Formats: sequence, C-alpha cells, structure tokens
Amino acid sequence: MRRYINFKLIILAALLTAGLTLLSGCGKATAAPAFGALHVAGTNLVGANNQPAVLHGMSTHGLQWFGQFANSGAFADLKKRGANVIRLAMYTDENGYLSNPGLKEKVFSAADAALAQDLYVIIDWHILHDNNPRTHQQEAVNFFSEAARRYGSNPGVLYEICNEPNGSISWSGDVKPYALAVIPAIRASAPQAVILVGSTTWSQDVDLAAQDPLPFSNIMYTCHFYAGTHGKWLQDKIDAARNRGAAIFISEWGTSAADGNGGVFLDSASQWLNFLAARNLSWCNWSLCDKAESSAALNPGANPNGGWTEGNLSPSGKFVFAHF
Ligand code: IDC
Repeated sequence: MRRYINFKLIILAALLTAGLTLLSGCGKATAAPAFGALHVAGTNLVGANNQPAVLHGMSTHGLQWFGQFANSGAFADLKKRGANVIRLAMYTDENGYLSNPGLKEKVFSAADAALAQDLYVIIDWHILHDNNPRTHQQEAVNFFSEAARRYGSNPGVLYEICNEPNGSISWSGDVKPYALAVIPAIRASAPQAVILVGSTTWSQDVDLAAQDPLPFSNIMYTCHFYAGTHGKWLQDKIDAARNRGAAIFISEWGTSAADGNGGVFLDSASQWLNFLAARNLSWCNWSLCDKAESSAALNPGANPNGGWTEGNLSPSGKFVFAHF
C-alpha cells in the first residue's frame, strides 16, 4: 500500500513538473540567453549554474528619437560583434512615455527582437529631467506590472526602474521608497528577475545606496560614468559600495563628457574598462544611434538595420564594439 502511494506521488510530481514547464514556456521568447537565468550572488552577477555572468552591450538612445535603431537587424549586427545585452532607454519625459504611451509598444517589440536572438534585454524607465522618480511612481508601478506580466520570469529580461535620479532628493527619502513600491509590482509576476536600481546624483551615489540597501534579493545598483567627466573618485564609490556588499551594474557609460559630446576620451575609457573587467562588472554603452554627437556609436546616415561597415562606425563605436 505504502509503495502504491509513493508511486502515485511520483506520477503526480512528474505531471506537475511537466505542467510547470509548459506554463513557463508561455513567455514571449523560447530561446535561452548565454548564461541562462541570472541572479545575484554576493556582489556578483551569476548565471543559472552560478558561473560569473558578464554582460557587455549597447544602450539605445531615447527610443522616441532613435527607435529605428532598435530592431532585429541592428541587434544581430551587435551580437555578431560580441554583444550579449541591449538596454532599451524609454524616456519618461522629453516626449517620452508619459506623453506618448505608445512608446511602450516599441519597447516590447524591441525586447522581443532581442530575446529572439538570445540577447539579454534591460527595460529602462529613463527618468532624467523629471529628476525625482517618486513624481511618476504610480505610472512606473503600472508600466512595470504590465512588463513583468508580459515577460514573467523570462530569463532574458532585466528591469531598470529609474535611470538617473538627480536634483535635491535623497536615497533614503526618495529613491528607496520608490524602489520599495515598484519592485514588488515586478516581483508579483517575475519573482526571480534581476532588478537594477539607480541612485541620486545621476546614479553615482552607489555608496549611499549601499549604506541603506534594499531588502530584496537579486538587486543591483547602477553606476553611470562618462570617460571625459568621471574619474577615480567615482571608481572609489563603486569599490566602497561593493565593500559593503552591494552588487553594481554599469547600465550606462560613454566615451564622451557627461553631456554626451566632446572627446572622445579613449585613454580614460580604457582605464575604466580595465577597472570594470578586474571586477567582472557588466556594462552598456551610450548610445546606439547615428546622432551627430561623439557618444553615438554610428556616424550620421548609418543604416538603422545593421550591416555596418568600418566607415559607419564613429570613433566611439569602433572603440566600444572592439571591447564587447
Ligand atoms: C543625452 C543624449 C542627448 C539628448 C539628451 C536629452 O546624449 O542627445 O539630447 O540626453 O536629455 C545621461 C543620460 C542620457 C544622456 C547622456 C548624455 O542618461 O539620457 O543622453 N547622459 O548627456 N546621463 C549622463 C549622461
């Protein structure tokens, strides 16, 4: 009798596993990116088998301006050059999502295109001139609830909940309370997803975030730098945060000065990339577009669908693509 019950239990468990596998297959993409499902172990980003996972790739420019570069052809070109992640910068302000909610469809179609090619994708709520993320907290909760419902626990999707908080705000009084509201909305449908969180001073105050960390697993704090503006003092903040146990992700950096122009500053950029490599830190470069500004990876007139020649790559693009 006992053996019979055990047998029934085994059959039941097998059926349940098969059912769950089927259910998890209902996400948008069926392909599996290089490291499988990511998670955070200590200060490191690791893959499904706990192997170190280092992501290198591009951030789009604002999708409301240069969304034409967020497509399968462009992503295939980046992948061929060694990129394994794409960040989708959905501005909230500046004719972004808040006044143009249709931009969400661009984010989802671009995410689907990246996932179909086994690239990781970061969905970036790109606050900037709307400096305090709390101003549009409810909109962020609604947006991320929908994104997480759509992608569930798709192992390819990371959620970046606020690009660069700035102005007269604080981590503990503004950004952290915002994160405490938005993260559970994501986790309701994507319980294991890696979530990236910005900090004050345009996501430079990672040391302050690390002093008052978020009470969740699989969280990384973003740090952003521009090679012509930010030097060792910002690297010291990264090390201070890591020494307190915070995991850091460089979801945006540029070879230019912080205004997106000037330079390019390739000596400083090399020094930064060595610093990041020594710590296995992941990064996305600003930006995938052909705007006439030095941080853009492509020269004006480059084909939005990829297949770029050397002549299509800007000095920044040549440098960055060689470092994927
Ligand atoms: C810049 C773009 C520029 C655009 C401007 C609009 O490069 O073409 O006119 O945004 O606000 C950031 C931001 C990023 C900035 C970039 C360069 O996240 O949106 O892009 N930067 O200034 N943080 C530091 C630098």
